[in-house]
Amino acid sequence: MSDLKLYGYFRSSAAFRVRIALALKGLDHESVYIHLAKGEQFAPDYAALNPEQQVPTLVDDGHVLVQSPAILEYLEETHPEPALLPKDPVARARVRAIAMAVGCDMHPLNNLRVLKYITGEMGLSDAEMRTWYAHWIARGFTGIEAMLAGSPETGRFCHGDAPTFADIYLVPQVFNAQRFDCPLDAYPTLMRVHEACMALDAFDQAQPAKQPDAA
Ligand SMILES: N[C@@H](CCC(=O)N[C@@H](CS)C(=O)NCC(=O)O)C(=O)O
Repeated sequence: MSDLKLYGYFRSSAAFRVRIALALKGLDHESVYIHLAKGEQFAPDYAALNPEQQVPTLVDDGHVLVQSPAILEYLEETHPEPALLPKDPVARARVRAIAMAVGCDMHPLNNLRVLKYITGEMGLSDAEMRTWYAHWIARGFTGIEAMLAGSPETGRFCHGDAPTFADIYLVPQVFNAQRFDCPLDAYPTLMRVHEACMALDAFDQAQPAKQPDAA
């Protein structure tokens, strides 16, 4: 029986990933809210826990875990059921590839600190920042749509008929895109999978608006 504490923020899509995984695996946890817009990630106590000054951080029985990909892999290893990665290595690689298309190629470009930097130090207007945001959403989702639409492995979810890491990365990124009014009509397969995910309690209850720190 572990004692899990998740440091997150309602709008953080990286924390959203971990909330979904915890819910899918039926793991209760305590939530601690780090208000990113107020700069609470820079507070010395929190920075001591997460030296990158970002969320999420998961503490399990005193073990401090950072980086959502590492946290998800940790949860998969420590709580293998229900599995969020397929057994077959080729299938696992496909699931991880879809997840990384979001986690490595899209999310880092549209992160809060990047948006603050381009509108601050770089002097971009709000409209220019939104153009930047929409560009990287379109670039990433075009590739993911092709990966999903072009594969017989795609089922109700990104891979087959049970949720995997791929869905856990995809859904928060769709929320991000919707928050910035990015057009999504060009991604029918991706949006069909998103809707299938949101029909599940684990995804629905983890969404930003349903978090107690969403003000
Ligand atoms: N690769 C990291 C990214 C974490 C990350 O970007 N967190 C954002 C929220 S989604 C954050 O805390 N940003 C704080 C900031 O930009 O100051 C992960 O997946 O955990």
